[in-house]
Amino acid sequence: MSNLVKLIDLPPLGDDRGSLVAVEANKTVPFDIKRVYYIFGTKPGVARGFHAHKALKQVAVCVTGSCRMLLDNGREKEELLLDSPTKGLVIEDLVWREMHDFTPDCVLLVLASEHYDEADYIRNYDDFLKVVGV
Ligand code: T46
Repeated sequence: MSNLVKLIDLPPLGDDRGSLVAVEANKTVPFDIKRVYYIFGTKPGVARGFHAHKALKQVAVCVTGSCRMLLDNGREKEELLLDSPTKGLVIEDLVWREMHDFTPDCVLLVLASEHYDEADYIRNYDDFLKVVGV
């Protein structure tokens, strides 16, 4: 696995009623969680993302369904299928991300290290390559 793909195990705390996953800031997830959002109801054939963040770090968990995540640091690219509620993908700052192939039932939960700030987004790929020095 490359340096780009960092997965965190989110062990299910199950019993005979079903499963529960607990996520704690600075323990399970390597930062303070300042924001939580989730993406659902993505229309068939629609891809999302297509940006990087200057400082934001995130962990993404596909709590149901699946989507394909592409990560790109300007030098290498990695793709992986996010399809498990017990795996969290760490998305570091200065990583271009694209999300493709959402299943109709996909709910992508994202834990973020910062509040929402449009100024933190790099939405142009050529600008991104300049920022990372490629
Ligand atoms: C990311 C990937 C994985 C807000 O107002 N507050 C928020 O916290 C977020 C995340 C978005 N928005 C607004 C901005 C847009 O008007 O919601 C709308 C959709 O956001 P965006 O087009 O950025 O969504 P995605 O799916 O392309 O990207 C999102 C996150 O923005 C981004 O940080 O890493 O998911």
